[in-house]
Amino acid sequence: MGLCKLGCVPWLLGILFLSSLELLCMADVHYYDLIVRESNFTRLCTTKSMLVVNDSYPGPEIRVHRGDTVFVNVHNHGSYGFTIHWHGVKQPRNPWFDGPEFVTQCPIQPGTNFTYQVILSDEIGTLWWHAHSDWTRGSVHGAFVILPAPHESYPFHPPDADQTIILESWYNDDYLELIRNSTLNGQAVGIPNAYAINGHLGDTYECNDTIFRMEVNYQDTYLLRIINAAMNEEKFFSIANHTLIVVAQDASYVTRFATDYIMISPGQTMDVLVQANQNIGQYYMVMRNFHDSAASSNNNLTTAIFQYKNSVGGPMNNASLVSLPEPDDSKATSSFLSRIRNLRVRQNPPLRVPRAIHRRVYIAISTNSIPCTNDSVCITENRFVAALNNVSFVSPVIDILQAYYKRSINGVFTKDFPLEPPEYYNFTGDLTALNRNVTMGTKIVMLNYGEAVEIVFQATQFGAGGSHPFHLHGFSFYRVGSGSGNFNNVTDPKSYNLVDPPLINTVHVPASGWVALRFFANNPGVWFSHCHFERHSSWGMDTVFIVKNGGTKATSIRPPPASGMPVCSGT
Ligand SMILES: *[C@@H]1O[C@H](CO)[C@@H](O)[C@H](O)[C@H]1NC(C)=O
Ligand SMILES: *[C@@H]1O[C@H](CO)[C@@H](O)[C@H](O)[C@H]1NC(C)=O
Ligand SMILES: *[C@@H]1O[C@H](CO)[C@@H](O)[C@H](O)[C@H]1NC(C)=O
Ligand SMILES: *[C@@H]1O[C@H](CO)[C@@H](O)[C@H](O)[C@H]1NC(C)=O
Ligand SMILES: *[C@@H]1O[C@H](CO)[C@@H](O)[C@H](O)[C@H]1NC(C)=O
Ligand SMILES: *[C@@H]1O[C@H](CO)[C@@H](O)[C@H](O)[C@H]1NC(C)=O
Ligand SMILES: *[C@@H]1O[C@H](CO)[C@@H](O)[C@H](O)[C@H]1NC(C)=O
Ligand SMILES: *[C@@H]1O[C@H](CO)[C@@H](O)[C@H](O)[C@H]1NC(C)=O
Ligand SMILES: *[C@@H]1O[C@H](CO)[C@@H](O)[C@H](O)[C@H]1NC(C)=O
Ligand SMILES: *[C@@H]1O[C@H](CO)[C@@H](O)[C@H](O)[C@H]1NC(C)=O
Ligand SMILES: *[C@@H]1O[C@H](CO)[C@@H](O)[C@H](O)[C@H]1NC(C)=O
Ligand SMILES: *[C@@H]1O[C@H](CO)[C@@H](O)[C@H](O)[C@H]1NC(C)=O
Ligand SMILES: [Cu+2]
Repeated sequence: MGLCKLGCVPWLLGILFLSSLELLCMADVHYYDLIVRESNFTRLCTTKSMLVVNDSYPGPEIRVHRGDTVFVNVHNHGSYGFTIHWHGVKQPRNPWFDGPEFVTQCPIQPGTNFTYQVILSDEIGTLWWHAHSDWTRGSVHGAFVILPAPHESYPFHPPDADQTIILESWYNDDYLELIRNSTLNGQAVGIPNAYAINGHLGDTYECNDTIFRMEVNYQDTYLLRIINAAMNEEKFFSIANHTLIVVAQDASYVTRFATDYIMISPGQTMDVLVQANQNIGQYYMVMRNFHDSAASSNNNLTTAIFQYKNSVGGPMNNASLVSLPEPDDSKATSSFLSRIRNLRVRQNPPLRVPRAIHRRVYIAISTNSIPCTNDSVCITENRFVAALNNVSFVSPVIDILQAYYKRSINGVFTKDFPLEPPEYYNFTGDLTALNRNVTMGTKIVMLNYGEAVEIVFQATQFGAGGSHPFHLHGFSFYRVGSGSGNFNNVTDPKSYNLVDPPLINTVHVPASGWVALRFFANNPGVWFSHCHFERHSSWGMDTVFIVKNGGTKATSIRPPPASGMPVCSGT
């Protein structure tokens, strides 16, 4: 660990978000290689070949300290192109390495490699990485652990050990085939066959699948780094007879609170302390969907085991007796979420909640249908799409970042994403019909550097209704308010929490309700924003925020990598 290692200095001036120079000079540089190829996996009594990293499901962990820089060389030994996204890493001025396919780059083609430069700033705790093309993230994902910097401490008694817990979907079918078929035939990808914890299906499915065991010492305290990597499902999670203490969410500390269960949305990460303070034995860890839409769902319990050293025999209880909220218990979800508050300590980014807002964006989220024009492949006369303010995002074939940066490539996107719904109706009323008022387009929002932004997401009851986990790349934002019904832009802001709102990167938009976010647009770049339900994102529940340069070098997008970006076949 040297002072200001080679490579640290050129970025010194430009890095945003950092509060101390000291932190920078301690920053380390790491190099990782990820080999991506097909491997065989047997689950649910069947064997499938699946694209994974280093033959491992989930993929290997990246483990660094706060403020470090990581170079990750991704080698594509598979048969189709994909990209990798560093979920929750803000990448100051560095959209080139953010990852979403056709937004900031084109896919890494088979037989080639691409080195990502992942620049950490104030993130602390747990994040993750995942593929960001088609549905490849179902098998290509892993943890991104960010430990305190060498001179820093945890804002709680240091745990004796930590353990990553990744919650996953399991499909017997191939992810690429599933999404290609569904895109062609206009139907929804079906529900998963099972769920997994760290790649293990546990003992509730009838195929003698393996179960994940976390071995613990009596009286030790563990930091669980819980990641929801499921494709389309929010999750309740709990450990029988043990109290969970939530200490961080989305790589930012929260005021600690004790709970019997957590609710975690796809894309989110939660750091949870648990003390092995019960009778020596084996206890179930269980997860099950939180599911509040009319769409179908696999609500099976999925299990792992919290196992004390020197304990013998099987788990103490029948897994279905472990107390966990019912799958449709939205009160359990909202009461859990309302307890999450920012922790005002020096280990957290200084709390800077925008008060005077320059840019308001109010987005109605809908699932829609449009006539299916290709009878040879459509199964019914309509196909599913999804929209934000009635615009369904169309993925271009040349990435938006390149088109924006070079300025000479026209026709890739337009700057007219509507900043409010084109018409006001009872968004949360009885709207079981699918909304047909949808236009297709690659419409984006332009933001000025540094402006204070408020985004309100409004869930509508079109189609199956339900909640949405919304993710914004390039930022963490404050969740300042949430409520049920239609957002009232006069009365609801009065109830905002501007004192200690959590700083997160993925937010639960409640069914038949709204959520309000605030942030400063201080990261120039091209930043994708989308529902982290893969099904909805694939249908067009996405948009892009472009933050303009601020006028100086230190407030402008970095130059593209000298070694070039993956080549777009569309050019
Ligand atoms: C997976 O299993 C199939 C069938 O046994 C085999 O043909 C294939 O070579 C295996 N693939 C890999 C990557 O091992
Ligand atoms: C992945 O595998 C390659 C080749 O075996 C190895 O060099 C690399 O260190 C592995 N990466 C990780 C993150 O474990
Ligand atoms: C990685 O790609 C570069 C070209 O971008 C190539 O020169 C190099 O040989 C590749 N490395 C490996 C290990 O394939
Ligand atoms: C995809 O569609 C093809 C052609 O209809 C079919 O043979 C195949 O089983 C489908 N695959 C999946 C995963 O649904
Ligand atoms: C799991 O869920 C599916 C769909 O809800 C159901 O058919 C099945 O019986 C459940 N149980 C197991 C063990 O898979
Ligand atoms: C599971 O294991 C039990 C005991 O070894 C065996 O009797 C049973 O046939 C197995 N079931 C399956 C589906 O493999
Ligand atoms: C576990 O409890 C459930 C619900 O009470 C019951 O249906 C099931 O039979 C029990 N399973 C075992 C193995 O005791
Ligand atoms: C542990 O939890 C199970 C079910 O969640 C319950 O039946 C049992 O009474 C609990 N044991 C203790 C010691 O609290
Ligand atoms: C209709 O689908 C067929 C089969 O995938 C495809 O070859 C054809 O180009 C499609 N036509 C249109 C107009 O999209
Ligand atoms: C919107 O619809 C909901 C559900 O039907 C109803 O309770 C509410 O009163 C309606 N709001 C307005 C403003 O009409
Ligand atoms: C859909 O568009 C039609 C025609 O512009 C309009 O009359 C109707 O109110 C719209 N409905 C919704 C729910 O957007
Ligand atoms: C506030 O909401 C009303 C509808 O309730 C809408 O007409 C108006 O444009 C909104 N104002 C702003 C500033 O968004
Ligand atoms: Cu959604």
